[in-house]
Amino acid sequence: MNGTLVPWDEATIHVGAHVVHYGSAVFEGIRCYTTPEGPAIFRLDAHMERLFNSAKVYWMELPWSPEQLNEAILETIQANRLQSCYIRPVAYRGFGQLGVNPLDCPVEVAILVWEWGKYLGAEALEQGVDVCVSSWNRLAPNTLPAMAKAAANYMNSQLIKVDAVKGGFVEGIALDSQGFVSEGSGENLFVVSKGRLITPPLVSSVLPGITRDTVITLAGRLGVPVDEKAIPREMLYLADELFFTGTAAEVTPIRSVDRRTVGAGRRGPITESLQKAFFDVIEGRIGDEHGWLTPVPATTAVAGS
Ligand code: PPE
Repeated sequence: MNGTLVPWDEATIHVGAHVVHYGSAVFEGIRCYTTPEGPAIFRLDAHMERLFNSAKVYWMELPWSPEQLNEAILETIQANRLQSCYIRPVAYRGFGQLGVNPLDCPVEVAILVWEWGKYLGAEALEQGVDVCVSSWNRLAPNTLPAMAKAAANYMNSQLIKVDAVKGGFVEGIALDSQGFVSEGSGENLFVVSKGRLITPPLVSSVLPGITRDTVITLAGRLGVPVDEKAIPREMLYLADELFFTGTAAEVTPIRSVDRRTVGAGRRGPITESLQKAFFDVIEGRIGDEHGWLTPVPATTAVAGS
């Protein structure tokens, strides 16, 4: 936290911090997986680039470089002796003064690491999940920028998620302000139709997901064509297969939408082959041809711990 390792219980901020009142934070969600060569972080550079992009949108100047934050992430994992974990770097406006203008509030940075299991339930990766289309839309263009992974965006995500859960669904899919399919509360979405993958374009108010990008790359390797284009709601019901992607959700099949069965009502063959390719890469079972894995060096002594 702000350059030093601190015990979990002492990682606190002042209640007057700007972020508490105005949601002024940008963050990342990254995973570290166990591989045959030891723990490795998946696509660290891409996540760090997105963190700095999010900060740029909000005039937040981070007091550390991407390289320094990468080092800090490695050190935090080592200090916690974790083999696999979720990593949450967050840059937020601390206490300076209250009032909307953030510019006089310091930008602070913390990195949390913890073990995080399956995001949408243990069975989800194999069985698929039951979801609904939310009555809430995703962020309209020129309101809250969807390309920035900002804390405030997740107030919208919370509305989507809670409505879904209270309605007996695992997750909600939001439409964009035009009524086209956007994304889940914390996941991007892919439709499989007639052997092709279709995913909403960035203009449909989606986060430029790193798992989304990974799946597009892996689909290319498997010879599955990918289109980024607007998706009408009913295509969700008529799809052969449907799945979510995200760091937390990984590649999770969707078996029903609004109580209509999707395809055969279970994980489909294209989803399964992409899922396998994904886990083979992230768990280091096949060559890392894109340089996506950052090994976490084993260490016995950690500076500052
Ligand atoms: N859309 C949203 C809105 C989103 O929050 C995420 C990640 C994605 C798409 C997928 O992006 P990527 O992880 O780069 O593939 N959501 C993160 C936070 C979830 C949470 O509950 O917190 C995540 O998956 O880590």
